[in-house]
Amino acid sequence: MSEANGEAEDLMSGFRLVYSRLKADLLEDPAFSFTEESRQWIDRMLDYNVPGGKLNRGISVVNSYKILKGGQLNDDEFFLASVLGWCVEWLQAYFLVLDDIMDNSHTRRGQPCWFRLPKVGLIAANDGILLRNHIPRILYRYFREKTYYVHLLDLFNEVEFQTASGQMLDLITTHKGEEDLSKYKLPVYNRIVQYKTAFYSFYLPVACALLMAGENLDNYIDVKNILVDMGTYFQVQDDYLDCFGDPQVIGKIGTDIEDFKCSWLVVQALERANEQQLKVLSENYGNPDPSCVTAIKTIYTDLNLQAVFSKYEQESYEQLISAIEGQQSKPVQELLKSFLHKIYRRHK
Ligand code: DMA
Ligand code: MG
Ligand code: MG
Ligand code: MG
Repeated sequence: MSEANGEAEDLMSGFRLVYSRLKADLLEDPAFSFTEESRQWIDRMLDYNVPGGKLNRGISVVNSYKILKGGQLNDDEFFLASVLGWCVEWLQAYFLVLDDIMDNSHTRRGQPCWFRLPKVGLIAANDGILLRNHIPRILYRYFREKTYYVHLLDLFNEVEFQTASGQMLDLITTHKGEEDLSKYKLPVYNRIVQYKTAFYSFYLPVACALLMAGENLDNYIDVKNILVDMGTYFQVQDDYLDCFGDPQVIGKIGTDIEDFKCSWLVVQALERANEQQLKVLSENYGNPDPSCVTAIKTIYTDLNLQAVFSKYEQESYEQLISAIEGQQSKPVQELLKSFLHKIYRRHK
């Protein structure tokens, strides 16, 4: 194993240990005199929903902070950056638990969606609320004395608001009986994905690291814009993989076609389709019948959307790199590039 890999693995195992500590804190919270049964519910709910993903968002708080500090972190700095990383993962878990109910999804991270478990069902809605409420409890415990505490709270509140607004935009385009493909154009698409994905997945982790490093977020508007563009690229990949990815690899079965989602693929297809293909799209998109889904996928392939995506991926990468290289600060450049290289041409 190379040294860099070894270092990354140490970082990951240190990061995971922090999860156990945070879970133990929450389970022992004296504000609740939990019964054994309720304690077990939370324990299982957290293990099922919080730590099972790629942890890219969480770990990138630690990586970003390390780059901004320009050296190794001491134990305390590592711990605190990891706590913030886990808060981002908690936020993600909260949104995913609810997103899977609303998207009528089946699997997530290689296992049934939480609400699909017979013992869980719509209790998952309340579990989502609990996950969300764990965040301010964690922040209070570890950050209340910090000068940037109030900025952290504001940041999490603002990003949560943006994400929920993005989810609303995503969901109201799919109203049953009012399906209207003519609304599905690139500006609408970009707005949805900036709000539902880019702020929480890309801006939030870096903003956490900047606050820890004593920076004022108002001075990082350009960095924010680059991260939002990176987040848009990331969601285009998510939409592509929903249809063309391997469920075994991405850990989830796509539902965008069935759900009439404003996916990047359908937006591209609508721009390129001839009259006959438009007819097939409007007659089949959003219908869960497997033959309708196949008809849509056939159009995507006939329009060669795989190649359109490849080209988009290449161009986005080049644009992002040149925007990053326009940044004055070398550590900021390094941080943004390390983020981009984690997602460029990802398969999961
Ligand atoms: C994800 O959108 C956005 C949030 C806030 C969870 P999505 O439904 O495309 O995500 P996924 O493909 O993971 O269900
Ligand atoms: Mg979803
Ligand atoms: Mg969704
Ligand atoms: Mg998706």
